[in-house]
Amino acid sequence: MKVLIFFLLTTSCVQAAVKPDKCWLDQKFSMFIHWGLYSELGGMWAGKPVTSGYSEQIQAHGGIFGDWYAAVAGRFLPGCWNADTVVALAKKAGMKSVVFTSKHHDGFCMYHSKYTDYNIVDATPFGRDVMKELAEACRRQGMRFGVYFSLIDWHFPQAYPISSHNADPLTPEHYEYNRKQVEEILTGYGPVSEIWFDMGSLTLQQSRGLYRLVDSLQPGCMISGRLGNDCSDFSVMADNEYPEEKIGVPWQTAASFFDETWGYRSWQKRGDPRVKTAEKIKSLVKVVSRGGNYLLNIGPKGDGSIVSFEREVLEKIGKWLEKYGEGIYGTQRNPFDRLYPGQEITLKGDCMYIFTDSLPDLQSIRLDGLRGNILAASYVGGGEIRFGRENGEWHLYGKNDRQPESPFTVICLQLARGWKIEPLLSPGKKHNLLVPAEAVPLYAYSSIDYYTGFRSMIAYTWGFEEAAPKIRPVVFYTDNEKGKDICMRVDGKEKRIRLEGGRKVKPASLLAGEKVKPGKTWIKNSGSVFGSRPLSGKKVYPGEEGSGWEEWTGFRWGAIQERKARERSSVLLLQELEAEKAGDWMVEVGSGNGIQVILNGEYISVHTSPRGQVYNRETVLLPLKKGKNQLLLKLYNRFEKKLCFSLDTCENAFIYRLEAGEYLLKPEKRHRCEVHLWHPEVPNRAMRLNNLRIKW
Ligand code: FHN
Repeated sequence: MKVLIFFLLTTSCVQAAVKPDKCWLDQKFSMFIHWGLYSELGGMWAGKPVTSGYSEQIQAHGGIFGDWYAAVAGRFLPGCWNADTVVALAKKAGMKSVVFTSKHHDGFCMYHSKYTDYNIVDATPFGRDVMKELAEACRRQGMRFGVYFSLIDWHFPQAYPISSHNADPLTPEHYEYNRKQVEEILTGYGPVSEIWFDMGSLTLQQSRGLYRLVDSLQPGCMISGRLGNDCSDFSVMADNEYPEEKIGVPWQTAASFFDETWGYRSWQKRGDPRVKTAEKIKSLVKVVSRGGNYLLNIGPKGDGSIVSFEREVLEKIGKWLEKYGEGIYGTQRNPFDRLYPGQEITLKGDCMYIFTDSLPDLQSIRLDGLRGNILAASYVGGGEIRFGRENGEWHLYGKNDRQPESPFTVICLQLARGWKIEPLLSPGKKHNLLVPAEAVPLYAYSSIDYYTGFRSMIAYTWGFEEAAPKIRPVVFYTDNEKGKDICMRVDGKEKRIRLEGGRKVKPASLLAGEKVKPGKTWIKNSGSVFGSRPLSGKKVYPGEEGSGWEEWTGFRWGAIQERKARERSSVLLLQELEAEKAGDWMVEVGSGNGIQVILNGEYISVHTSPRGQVYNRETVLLPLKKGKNQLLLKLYNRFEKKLCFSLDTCENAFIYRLEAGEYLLKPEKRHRCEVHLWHPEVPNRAMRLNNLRIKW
């Protein structure tokens, strides 16, 4: 693993990066290309459209015999393929790199592999190494070149057979085959900006082995999170997924033109290119304003030509970027702690760009927490915009005679040096006490494999008000956090604190067992994906007909429950709790391969467990409110034959109390405190500091 580097953004949020390749981070917009034998079929088999699944996976979804599918190579003659044209289009669209499918799940190599003749040079009448042509065209045109590489292979004889989910393990022979192919790609095609491993479910050793191989051959090559086991340089969201939260590691959203397919589909209904252009610009801005890279896919036809709809949309995006690209390229993510719907923000030095879809209908945009002066405000593309302060907050005022621009009106604010964003004060915040539930979390994306990934919390930030010139915080923690090294930064001054020792205490906020009455327990089977779409925020109505919840009268506190479970399945457990007063209640939760703990719709803890752990217990502090509470547990089984879990009270609960020393505060009303792990070995892994409390 590479050395972990922390660096501060303007907001002083922590951003962890394994390999902070500046060029990669600066790309913002890239082209994904899904092109292979499947493109020749264009989503059709035996004269009929194959309507289920992605069209690049037509072999699986169309139930096509391996030899029949392989025979398509005999007629694969992409006479319209021109690598320079493709790269020129990417350039015109404003993209900074191209990522090409060297091999997709069908196992057909779109480059000249010496380890199989199932490749475009040896198996087709075309006989040209199109990947080499593309790599060279990229170099000629100053475009970065990356490769997609499928970790599963439906053609390799010693691999697992085609499955419904594509997250199969790799046999030793298959792993070795992949290693050799990755090696030939990274030694034969010049500099590769990123390698986009996809699917499969590798052991930790296999993921590490491939990571090290890439790193030794091309240290500058960024490695995608889909390699699994958190061995990666950048996180990848689920397909076409756009995070709403702040992400603190390098990350990417891969998007297709249509959610239904990545590979060419001749019968796709494409609609109005202007509508699609607006949709994709919105996505691009959303990704960039959260600090990510937007990888937009094209699916060329079997003859190598680009679908005219896709070309038109990309050219339109390029036109838009010619005008508004100053708010995209060279920018940093939104510096505010809070995100507002309909408004995206980027930052370049002292210039703040606001992409809004709501002016001029709205009266004003409030820039909550912006401190300092605005020197000028204008529409990108021309025109001044009025601004002023109301009750200490900056506002921008829309002009009613101005036509809104599609899909965004873009505004540039010139800020006076020394501006800053005041940390957000949580509405429920109690004086002198910082608790995780009231923090602004910073996220990464932790992933064992495609189905076993989740939004992992990697830092907390709190805003607090304090008139004293200094504070002496104490940190409360439980056995769960014991032994961890944390970095606690207050007003920019950071200290390393080892969560070890301290006094064992029972703070007044800790609820005694008899103050909490467990109510009914409910159970329900849940999905096969662990957590790419978070569960929190959802109201649960277990009693409702059709909700799928069953009351579990036989549930026993403290007993280990064992349920037969399929791989990739989960169970939701809902426990009603009635608290006599508000406070922290300590429970012990046992789980298998992954768990989400949600209290009253808010995340308390989410994590997976290292492979091989069938059952493990952890202490969880539940900040109960007075009266009725809902504790929801999502218990996930990825690899085992059964799911083991438990829920127990902690009769002799106590907490450790540790002095954190003195922190001088800046002479300001509002202050910022940040906590994260001290140089974590794996930046994407959840820090699991959910029981932490800081008080002074
Ligand atoms: O199964 C593949 C799919 O065909 C496509 O390549 C996408 C691109 O992100 N990746 C997998 C599903 O997520």
